Amino acid sequence: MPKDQTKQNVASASIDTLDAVVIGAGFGGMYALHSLRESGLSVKVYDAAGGVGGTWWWNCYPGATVDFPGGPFYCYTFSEELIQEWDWPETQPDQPTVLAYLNYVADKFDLRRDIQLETRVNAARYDEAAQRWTIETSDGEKISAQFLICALGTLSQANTPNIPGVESFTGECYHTGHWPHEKVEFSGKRVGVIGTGSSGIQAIPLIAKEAEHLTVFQRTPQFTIPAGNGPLDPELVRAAREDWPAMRAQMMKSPMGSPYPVSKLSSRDHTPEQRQAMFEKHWAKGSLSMLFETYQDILTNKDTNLELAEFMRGKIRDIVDDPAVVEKLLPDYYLGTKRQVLDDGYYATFNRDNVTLVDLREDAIETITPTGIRTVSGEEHALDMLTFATGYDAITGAFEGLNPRGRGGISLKEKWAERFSTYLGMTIPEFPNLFMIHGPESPTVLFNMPLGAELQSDWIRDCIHHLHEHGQGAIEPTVAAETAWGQEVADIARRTMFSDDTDSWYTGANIPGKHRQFAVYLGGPNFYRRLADVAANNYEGFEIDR
Ligand code: NA7
Repeated sequence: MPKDQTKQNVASASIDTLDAVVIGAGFGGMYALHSLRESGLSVKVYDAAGGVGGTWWWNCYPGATVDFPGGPFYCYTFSEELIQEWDWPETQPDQPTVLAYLNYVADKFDLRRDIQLETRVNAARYDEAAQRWTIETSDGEKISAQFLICALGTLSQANTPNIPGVESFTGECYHTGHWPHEKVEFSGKRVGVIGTGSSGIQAIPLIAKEAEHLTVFQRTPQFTIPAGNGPLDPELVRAAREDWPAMRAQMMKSPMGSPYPVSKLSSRDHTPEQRQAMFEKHWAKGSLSMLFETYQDILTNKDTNLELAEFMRGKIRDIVDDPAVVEKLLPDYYLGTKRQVLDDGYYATFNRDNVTLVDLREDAIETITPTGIRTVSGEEHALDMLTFATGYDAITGAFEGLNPRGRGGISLKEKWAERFSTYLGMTIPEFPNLFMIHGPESPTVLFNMPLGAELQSDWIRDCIHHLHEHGQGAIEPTVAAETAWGQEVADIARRTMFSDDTDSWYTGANIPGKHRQFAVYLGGPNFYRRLADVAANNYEGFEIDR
């Protein structure tokens, strides 16, 4: 469990002289603190949670597991010592392991003395004359800092749908993104889970094993691939430790920031029989190898994608016994264009006698009642516990939740009322000296997030030192740079099937009323080359000291 960081043991450096305030103590914020502090800057981190870890602190629901294709290389890469010291037990580390790792990192690099937990930042306002941000916390404290670094998390603004009657439910009620840190007992209870994204699919098999009865309320059936979790190959660990700089360099070149090879084969290089054999091999291997180690055109060639989707539907038919349940479980979107889910026994869970699947596309929820859920057909599902696995206002939600105010008092919600827009996914015109880590229009959730956070934090650190060395007080992107960046992000996305063909949280389609806009820069490592070029070209696209 995380060590509680109380407000009292935060070092009381003068708050008016801070170089930077970081909001968020997850992977991104913790590394930003380390990187900036080591370079001599004064920094303080604020986080509403009761422990370090960000998303990994909040998401302690049963089954929460890393779903990155590079498995155990979803970790900090900056410290060779850390790589030598920390032993990942499995290829897909679970949430308690990742949280233990982040606590270990917090101790090893003495981060806690500059992290204030249980403290929400309620407001952030830019003072143009002073060229500084003023941050107000839930304690009523006001802090002044030259730079505001938002490491708010991409999946931190939980989405609880506004279903009629939700507040009347008298049983236990949880959201996977705000799961209690005490053990939740399922045994002897009738449990309902709404949502079959990654969180629902990870939790459902485990809840089914304990609960008296589990009812799964599914809106969109999902493709999920066996996680293929297992012990780490000692040879892989030895190779990583023997030449970590080489492996890190390889990760930085790879489309997803993973050290594993990516297929260069086109589906056209193989006959249909060879393709089926390839899919079988990767189904058996598990993990995201199905997307990255089969054919490089899975996400760009609709025919290849449909062939793989049909292969996957065949697996569902093989696993699930009841043909009526099979029909409800068959997905019909382009595979991989929603966040690809990995599971451990998900489809087989529907063969259990104590599990019911409700297809909300056939029979939608009419209301939540004090004792359960009633669907439009009039069927009553009696429940003792209700779990929302209904996801997040992803990628932009936490930034709009913070709603900082920039030059002239403009709020981010006003600025992004029609569309969100950024330069490099890290900065916003009219919001000088504000940096985002994993902001919209950066590679964010489609690149190794710890590695991406390191590279972005180091760029921010160097930018701050550049300003200081030149006696400059503020940096802000131009509108022209912002427009061109938005165009580049959209152009790359259009070459794939991500943006137009599927409703997903990558496009904002999961949140009623949110405008549709694809939020991820899909150029992978090219993003980090672009960042380096911008800095080398004297911060091209920015106005300095405006
Ligand atoms: P996701 O992937 O957004 O999944 C949320 C699920 O909840 C999904 O099945 C949604 O159906 C469903 N949902 C959302 N709103 C409703 C309503 N109103 N009624 C019924 N069902 C609803 O979130 P997760 O937490 O599972 O995963 C997020 C990431 O966290 C994941 O990728 C990992 O990286 C960790 P829909 O598909 O929108 O029809």
